This record gives sequence, C-alpha cells and structure tokens, in this order.
Amino acid sequence: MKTLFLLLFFALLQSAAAQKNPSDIPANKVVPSQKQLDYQSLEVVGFVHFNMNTFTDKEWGYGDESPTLFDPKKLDCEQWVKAAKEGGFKELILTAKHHDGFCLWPSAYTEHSIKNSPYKNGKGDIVKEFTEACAKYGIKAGLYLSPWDRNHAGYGTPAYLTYYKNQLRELLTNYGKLTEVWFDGANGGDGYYGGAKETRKIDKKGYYPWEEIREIVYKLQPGASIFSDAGPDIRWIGNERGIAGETCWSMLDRSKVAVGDADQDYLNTGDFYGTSWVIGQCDVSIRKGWFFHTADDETVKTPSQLVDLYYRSVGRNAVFLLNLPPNRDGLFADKDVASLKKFKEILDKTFKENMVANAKVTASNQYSGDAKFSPANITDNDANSYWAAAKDKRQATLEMAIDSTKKFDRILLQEPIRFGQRIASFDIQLLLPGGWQTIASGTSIGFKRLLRITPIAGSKIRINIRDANNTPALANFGIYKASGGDTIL
Ligand code: FUL
Repeated sequence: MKTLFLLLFFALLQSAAAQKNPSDIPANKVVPSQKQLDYQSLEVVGFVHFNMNTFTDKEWGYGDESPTLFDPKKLDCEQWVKAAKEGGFKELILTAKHHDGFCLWPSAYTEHSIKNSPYKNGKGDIVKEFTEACAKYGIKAGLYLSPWDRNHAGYGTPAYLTYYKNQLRELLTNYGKLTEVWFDGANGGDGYYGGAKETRKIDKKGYYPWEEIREIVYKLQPGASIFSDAGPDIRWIGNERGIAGETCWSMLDRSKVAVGDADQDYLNTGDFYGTSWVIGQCDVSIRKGWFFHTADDETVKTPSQLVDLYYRSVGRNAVFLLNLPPNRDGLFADKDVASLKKFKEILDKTFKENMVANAKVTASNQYSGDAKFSPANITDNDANSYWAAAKDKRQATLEMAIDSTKKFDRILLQEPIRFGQRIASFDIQLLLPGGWQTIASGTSIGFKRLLRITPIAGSKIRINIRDANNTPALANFGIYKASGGDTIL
C-alpha cells in the first residue's frame, strides 16, 4: 500500500515536471553536434601564419629553404594571444607546418625544423610556446598542418603519408587540448621534394587517407573540430575574402565535396537539402598576404573593413577566421593590433543596446500555449529560449511596438539551431505613417543573421516568416543603431 502510494506520488511529481518543462519542438534530421554548437558560438577566430615564409618574404616556399634563415628575435606568443583577445577572438590557429614543410616544433621525423634554426639555438618549440600562451590567457588553440609538403622526398608516395600521420600524432599528443585541426586543400604540384625539384601530381580524391586522418584526430583530441573543404565539422566558405553567401546553409551533401576539389559556389551557400551539418568558415587575411611582408603594410584592413567582414561572415551564419601574421621579430605589428582593438570596440558599441530588449511580442501562431514557446523569448537576450510557430505551420508573423523616435539600422535574427536550420525566407516590415513597409528581406538565418539598412524609425516592427523546412523557430531578435566606424552597408 505504502509502495503504491509512493509510486503514485512520484508519477504525479513527474507529470507536474513535464508540464513545467514540455518537450521541445521536434528537431530536423540534420542538426549540429554539441561540438559544432560550441564552435559556432565562438564567432570570431584567428589564424597565425608564421613560418619560414616570414623570413623569405614568400607566400609559398619551395621547400629548399635553409632552417638557418628562421630566426625571430623577439618572438612573444603572449603578445599574439593578448592582442587577439582584445580583438574579441576566441581561438587562434597556428601554421605548425606550411607547404614548404618547415616545422615550428622539433619533430622527431625530420631535420627540416626549428631544431636546426638559430631560434633558441635549436632548443625552441613555437607550437609549445603558442599553445601555452593560449592556455594561459584562456583562448582556444588550433593547429594547421599542411598536407602538401614541398620539402619531403617521399611526397606523393605512401612513405609521406606515414610521415604526415606521425607528425599529426606528435602535434595532437604533446601540446595539450586543441579545438581545431585545419587541413588545407591547396596543392601547386611543383617543389623541392628532397632535391628532385619536380612537379608531383597527386590523386586529389584518393591520395590522402582522410578517413584514417579524421580518426586519428578524434581519437587523440575528441574536443577538436576538423576543418577542410569537405568538413566534416567545419568547411571552407569557398573564397579567401572572408565572405559567406547571402544565403548560407550549414547543411551540405558531403558526397559532393572533397578536400582540394570542391565547387566553391556550393561551399559558399551550403545546401538546403544537405545531409550533414558542416559549419561555414570565412578565412581572410588582415593584410594582403597570408604571411607578413613589409610591402603589405599599407594593406592592413581598417577597423570598419573588419566590421564589414563580420557582417558578411558571422552575420550570414558562418564563423569569421581572420589571419594575423606576425612579423620577422615574431610579433604582431602595432597597426594590426590597433585595428583589431578598434574592430571589437565598434561591434561592442553597436550591439550594446538592443532597442527591443524585453519588448512585448505577439505572434500570429505559437507551438503551444506554453511559455516555453512564447514570442517573448525572442527579446529576452537568451539564445537558448525560443519561440516556435504552431505545429505544421511554415509561416508566421511576429510583431512588437518600438520607439518611433529612435532610428535603427542593424537587425539581428537567430534561430535555435540545435533543432536544425529551418527558416528559408523572411521579410522585416516597419509600420510607418503610410502603412507597413518592407525594409529588409532575407533567406537563410541560422546561428546569426545580421542585416544592414539605412537608418529608419517606425512605430511597430514585424518579422514575416515566409517559408521554412519545418516549424519555424526564433531564439533572438534585435534592432540596433550602428556606432561610429560601423558605416559600410
Ligand atoms: C591556402 C594556402 O595555400 C595559403 O598559403 C594559406 O595558408 C591559406 C589559408 O590557405 O590554401
């Protein structure tokens, strides 16, 4: 009797809890992993192209450069990390080995490394200094290990693949926690190759054992995301200008892409029908080249140019990967550092005040009467809470009153992407004295969509969701006034 009573009591408790916390909307078939959700929320990450090319003034070394040329006199990885942090960067990725094959760590598998350079009399290890500096300042660390190696005699044969995997294991084992491993698809063919000095063509689809390489990464660094043209976690956005497609799906059909052999337009927009979740990453350099060249000093991107790129990358559902190349001393140049700092200041200022924070929102329909799906959730500045439309609906409108005396020119929308990327088409409308007017339109939203318009004010704003691949849902909505420096439309 007593047991029965207890059982009944717990059953009642459970059902009360269920009502308090009704189940979420059903997720799409294609959703991000927790690792991808975490990665996407980093928004801005940095590349550090620093290696032999820094000393030879090249972009692609041939592979015959003498290690004695590598000699950064004032190298300070903490300076890099501090500057990146001040710029709002959440991760840095170092080129441990670029195409010329020179290694920034004393690899046991080659003499073509820092151990034969004057740097710290051959006792240095820049991968170590870098990863330790990242850990010290709480910034995530990633590594780039070029698959193409113009120094190695065995490049193109199975011997090189063994070498490559050994190097990968060294990097993944000896340097603490990594959050990203970057696999470059570039391959120009010719090189030194141990003195052969010839052109070597590899079978783009068959040479590298990508499946095995991925297993090595996941086994040794389960927290690391893998970047390549083909993902699987993060994909190239298809250009080196830092710009995602106006329409940018995180979904991709991975059978259509291969490392070093992918349709750039396809990567740029992703695939509405894609069967895998692969985050778009927009890489671009703060200077003309990927490596530091004094001749590029005038090309350092201004803070407003960087802000513009933020809108075209993060604001289009991708991650912004900005390259910051240290100079020959081994330091970021002052001009680059100043640009980064201002970049963050501008963005912080623009997005400081959401003019619809905590606004009362009404929706044309709602998933259920429960507060869990309430339209109020889109203005609560919490990316986890969300509004969802009624089951089986693909369209909805959400409306709120706004201060008609205050102009705004930036609009933010976020989907709760843990349920998949759903919204395919939307308009933003404003109530003006003459009636409703469409002030912005878009297709995909995803993790974050930012729209820039000329300053305008109205008495009500409406989000008109026109199409979706499942019950549409929104996590956040905001309108803002751009700050000084945030000027490019
Ligand atoms: C390219 C490389 O060839 C460039 O040198 C640079 O590393 C860039 C990020 O990727 O494919």
